[in-house]
Amino acid sequence: ATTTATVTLTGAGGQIGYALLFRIASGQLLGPDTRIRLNLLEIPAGLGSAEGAALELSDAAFPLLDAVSVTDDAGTAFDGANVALLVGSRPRGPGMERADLLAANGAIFGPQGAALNAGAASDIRVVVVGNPANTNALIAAANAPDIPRERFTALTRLDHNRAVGLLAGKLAVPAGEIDGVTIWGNHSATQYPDLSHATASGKPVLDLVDESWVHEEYIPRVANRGAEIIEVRGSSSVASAASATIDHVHDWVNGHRGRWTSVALPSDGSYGVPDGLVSSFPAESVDGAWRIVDGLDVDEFSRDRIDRSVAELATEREQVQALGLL
Ligand code: NAX
Repeated sequence: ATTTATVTLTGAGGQIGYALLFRIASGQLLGPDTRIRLNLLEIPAGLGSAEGAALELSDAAFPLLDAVSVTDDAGTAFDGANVALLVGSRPRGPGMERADLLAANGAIFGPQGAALNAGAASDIRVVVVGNPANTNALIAAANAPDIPRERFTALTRLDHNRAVGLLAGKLAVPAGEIDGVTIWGNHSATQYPDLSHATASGKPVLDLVDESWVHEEYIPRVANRGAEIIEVRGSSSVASAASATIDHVHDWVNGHRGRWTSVALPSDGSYGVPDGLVSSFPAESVDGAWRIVDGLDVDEFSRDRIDRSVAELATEREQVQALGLL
């Protein structure tokens, strides 16, 4: 092991946090040559759970894990952070209006963005998992003016992996044979899982499946997979969300085998997505930075679906602007 990285995890006492910690500490986040210092951030009510997880990390005796600290102070947690996994957020409660939800999360992601701005390492990479993830990332970035905005991303890798997994199942091929799938837009039911450029073992997927299956079964199933998991399992996605978070950061730092994946990142205006909106795009990791895959043909159906999801993101941005959170 040659380098050491500080990884800050918020919501470390929650379910996804518990599933993430052991994979981070085992080396799956940053690879076998990077030693890890973990900073766990929780609200007071979650500190006991995070402290318990820290005891279990000690009991796992991971060779790469140098230190674990637990705190409810964002300034302490983000000090020197190279990677920040923002998982803790305020979920929507019964009867909660969308404006209340956005305001509650603004009160979390605004100060966390400011704390990152004040103390994170110069190579900081941020991924927001806590919902509404895209707009929470927008708020954090807006409160971190000294950090390049492209270091703020939101997780749509779970949606991407769901799209790959369901397609592989339909075609009865290993998931590794699938390439060229894209999730566009918001991490919400408006997202657009796009198979126009997808291949299975090098063959165009649209030659292998019916368009009616894609439009009527596949797209809605991917977009509503979170609800399906809740219905079947009785609880939201946890280990798959943690696995996607590991994939996202691992690929960002280490690159990923010449394939593209899906990442929500601040738009540079590509594909007609308004500048600055944190929207999901097809992206490749090149030299440690995400690069949007450009030059793809966008047909009429895709254009309409992308525009609808991006319109939802634009509305969320207007709402947080009206609340004074940007
Ligand atoms: P849990 O409720 O189990 O855990 C959340 C934890 O965050 C709690 O321990 C809570 O105390 C903590 N927390 C709340 N506010 C905090 C703050 N200001 N600072 C630090 N910690 C704070 O939820 P879990 O199942 O772990 O899910 C976490 C988040 O991921 C939720 O917002 C959920 O909606 C979101 N998801 C996002 C997904 C994605 O693909 N982007 C998929 C999975 C998941 O639904």
